[in-house]
Amino acid sequence: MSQKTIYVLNGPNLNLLGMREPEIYGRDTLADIESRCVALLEGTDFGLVFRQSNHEGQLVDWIQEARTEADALILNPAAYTHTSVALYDALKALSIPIIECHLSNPHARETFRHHSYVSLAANGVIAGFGAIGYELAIRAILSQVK
Ligand code: CA2
Repeated sequence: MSQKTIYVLNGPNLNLLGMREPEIYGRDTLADIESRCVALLEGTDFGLVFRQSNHEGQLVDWIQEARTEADALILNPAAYTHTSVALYDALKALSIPIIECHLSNPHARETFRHHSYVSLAANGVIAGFGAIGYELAIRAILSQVK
C-alpha cells in the first residue's frame, strides 16, 4: 500500500472558527476539525495536509502544489468561493478529485453567497453540516480514491 495524501485547504477568516458567530459556524475550532480528520484517517494509507490562509495568492500556490503532491483536495474557500476566478483557474489545472466543503449552507444565506466559482471545478459539494462536513468529505474520498 503506497501512502496517499489528502490536502485540506481553508480560506479567509476560518482561523476565527469557534471564537465568533457559533450560531452560523459552530463551536469547533479549525484545530478541532483537523484533529477529527487525522483521527478518521488513522489506520488508512492516507496522510493529511491541513492548512488555512487569509490570502488568495497563498491558496492559489497551495492548489498548484496539490497538482503534484496530493491525491485529493478538500477546499473550503470561504468568501473566495463567491469571488475568485483565480482559485477557479488554479483548480481547473488539477486532475485529482476536488470536494468543495462549507460549514454553513450558502444557499440559505445572502444572495451573494448563492454563486460559487469553485463549484464549477469541484467533483462534489458538501454544505450545511458544520464541522462534520469535513469528515463527510474525507469519507467520500476514501470510498472513491483507491
Ligand atoms: O460556510 C462556510 O464554510 C463558508 O465558506 C464560510 C465563509 C463564507 O464567506 C462562505 O459564504 C461560507 C466565511 C468564513 C468566516 O469564518 C468565520 C468564522 C468564525 C467567525 C467569523 C468568521
